[in-house]
Amino acid sequence: MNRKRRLLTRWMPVLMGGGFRVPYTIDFTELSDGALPPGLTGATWAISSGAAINTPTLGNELILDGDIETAIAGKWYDNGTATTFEQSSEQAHSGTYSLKTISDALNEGPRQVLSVAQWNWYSIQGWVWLTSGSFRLGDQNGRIVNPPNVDAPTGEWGKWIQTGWAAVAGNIYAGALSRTAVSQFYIDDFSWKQITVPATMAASLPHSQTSNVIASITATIAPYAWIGLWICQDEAKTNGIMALSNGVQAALLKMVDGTLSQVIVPTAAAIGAGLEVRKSGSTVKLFSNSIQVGTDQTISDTSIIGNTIHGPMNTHPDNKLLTLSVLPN
Ligand SMILES: [Ca+2]
Ligand SMILES: [Ca+2]
Repeated sequence: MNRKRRLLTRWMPVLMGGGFRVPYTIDFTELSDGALPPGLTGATWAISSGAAINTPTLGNELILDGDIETAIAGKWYDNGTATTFEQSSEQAHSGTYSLKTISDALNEGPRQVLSVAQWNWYSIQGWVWLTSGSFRLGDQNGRIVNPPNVDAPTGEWGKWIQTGWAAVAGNIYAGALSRTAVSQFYIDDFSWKQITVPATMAASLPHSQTSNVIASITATIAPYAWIGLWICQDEAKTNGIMALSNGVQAALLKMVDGTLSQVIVPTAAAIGAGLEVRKSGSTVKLFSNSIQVGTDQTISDTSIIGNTIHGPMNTHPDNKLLTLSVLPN
């Protein structure tokens, strides 16, 4: 039996009216390139090289002159008193220029001030060339979940990506700052765009027959971009529970009538063997690498607990979703 026939016979018993019936497991590593399998819908999703990839539609660019190809005055500001802070052609990730910093104290380097709204999600990307010393990325005032300090290799362009949500509204400082007093680094192609939660989701159709499920994923994550799954969602994608990992942290969120809140705040947790959420009645448990994250949670919102749509979510195309499983609990 050829590969395609084998997959079809595995799936047909669980397909109900064009969708999946619990229990089901999808192994994306066995699927051919192309659209998601029948039963999963997501316009920005595709199978590519043995993984389910989502390239979410993003909002407008919020960074001014992220590619540093025009004069930086009035756009990029030195967070301190760097000895060199200038547009430079010594290195360029794109075009001719990058922004060069030589610091003589901590926390010097380029930044832009952006205003973020509570619960808005953002997709952030940039490139840094470290010549000497060390740097850290941004100073987000805790408003976007902060990644650990990045120890980039020296003498080459290092890519930084991050997705996250603003737990509180206010100003954030997007940029790169010295973490060793005397450091030299260049930044280029910085980007900061809003992302909406529905843009991250794929849906299983039709609805599974139960709201009480053990749902799990395995994934290869590009730190620090969130991937995970949502359960007990409604058709409008305005109510549901989200279990998320960014490779180094796990979190549990819920959305009630379009309003997000954190049920388990981002907590250090390696994804290891996978991410799992278990719901039974109003009790919800989060596991990462088979270890429970936080304590048992009670989610009793009537707009959530009986919903029977479950599916994956992925905030960045560098993340690879390998398997998705939904079992009755
Ligand atoms: Ca200085
Ligand atoms: Ca450039």
